[in-house]
Amino acid sequence: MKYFPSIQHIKYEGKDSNNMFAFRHYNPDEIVNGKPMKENLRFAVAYWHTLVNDGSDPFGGSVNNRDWIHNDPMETAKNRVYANFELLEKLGIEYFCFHDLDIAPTGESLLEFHKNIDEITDLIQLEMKRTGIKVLWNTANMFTQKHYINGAGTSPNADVFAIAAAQVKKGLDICKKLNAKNYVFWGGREGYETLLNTDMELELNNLARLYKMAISYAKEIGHEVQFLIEPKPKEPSKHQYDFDATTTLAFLYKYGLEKDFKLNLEANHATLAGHTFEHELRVSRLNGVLGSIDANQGDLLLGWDTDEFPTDLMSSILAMYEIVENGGLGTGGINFDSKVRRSSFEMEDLFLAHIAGMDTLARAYKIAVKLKEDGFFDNIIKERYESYNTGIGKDIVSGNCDLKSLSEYALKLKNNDIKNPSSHIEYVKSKLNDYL
Ligand code: XLS
Ligand code: CA
Ligand code: CA
Repeated sequence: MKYFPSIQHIKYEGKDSNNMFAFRHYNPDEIVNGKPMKENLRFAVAYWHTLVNDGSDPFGGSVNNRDWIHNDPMETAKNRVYANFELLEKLGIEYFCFHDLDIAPTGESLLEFHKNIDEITDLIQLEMKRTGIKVLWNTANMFTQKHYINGAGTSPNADVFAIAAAQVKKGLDICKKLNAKNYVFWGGREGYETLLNTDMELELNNLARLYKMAISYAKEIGHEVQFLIEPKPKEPSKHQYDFDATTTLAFLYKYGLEKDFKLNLEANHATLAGHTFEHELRVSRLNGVLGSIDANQGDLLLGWDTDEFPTDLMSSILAMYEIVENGGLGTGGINFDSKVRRSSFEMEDLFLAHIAGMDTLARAYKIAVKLKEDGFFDNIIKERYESYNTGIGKDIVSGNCDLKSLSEYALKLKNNDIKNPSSHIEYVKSKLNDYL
């Protein structure tokens, strides 16, 4: 069965097209920065939002029209596989990402869940062969089921830790079976509700133990994979241990895991942490851990994770600029961890939303490359930090100074000698707007 019979393969028609089902900015074969756009961007569909989400929110039930829902959960799971591949093929998206719980029903026990996963991943494998579509990353959902009320790797209950370990083991088996190059950990409940009853030290030690077990299991089964941690400060936990890129880096260094992990950064999680997305990407890039991104956007007037499709051009440009500076994302890509709004409940909205996100990011990427070529930021920065290229500044950065020699130098200065030029930042922002 076809789930989107009226929709054809989405084509690039240029910016003046009025066809809703066409790309206006994303031309997959256009060469930019030495590579086709589809390779620069490596888009992925998030299974949970696109195939599973029913549009419900805390104030209202399911609203999405989805033809793949069947009375038998295994039938629904199979239908979703076909719908997924049809959608990706028609959008020309080459990757998708999923949690174990997205693809198969959990059944009555972990054993039954694993059997269901085996059956569904067989089907996924066939569809992957047929279409050439790949898995960007998979992950274990260790936050939805009842036993994870207090976390998974950080649960105070050792049985729960064991179940989490079993889920990660299976996750890595699937990762190998489907030849995914990345495996993600997102710890929605790896955090706490109150410190009154929390042994933070044991919880963090245990989380590191779980990660180390994952690294050694991947080696044991001979699957070369890039592990990724996805930071998020809160929601559902009040405080999540992987709060933001900086906090996660401190954790990785403390436990000697910095060589084995990179980060998967999400725009909306940056917002929740009180950062811009480009801040999280910059911190990661400078520390060599910018691995992959979850593209979406939040709403600054709402305090939660709204996971909207990215349509804000300026923030997308600043994000893409970091990716350009990073020389791409290696084995990672751009996963649309985005969901259609509750009012966009038709099946075709899944196409329109992805097209909007792809067009926005393609446009942003091309502008980011132009900014780099023009030396827009490079020139500003070069000028701003000029004082470190000669004289005392050069001595500071080459390590030739100490407090004594600097004090000697400073004591000779008069207040009037210190020249801080204006940043003219309003002009800079206005010039940046010219790129839109
Ligand atoms: C939730 C997270 C989650 C991860 C994968 O807020 O974004 O969906 O990306 O577990
Ligand atoms: Ca995410
Ligand atoms: Ca999210």
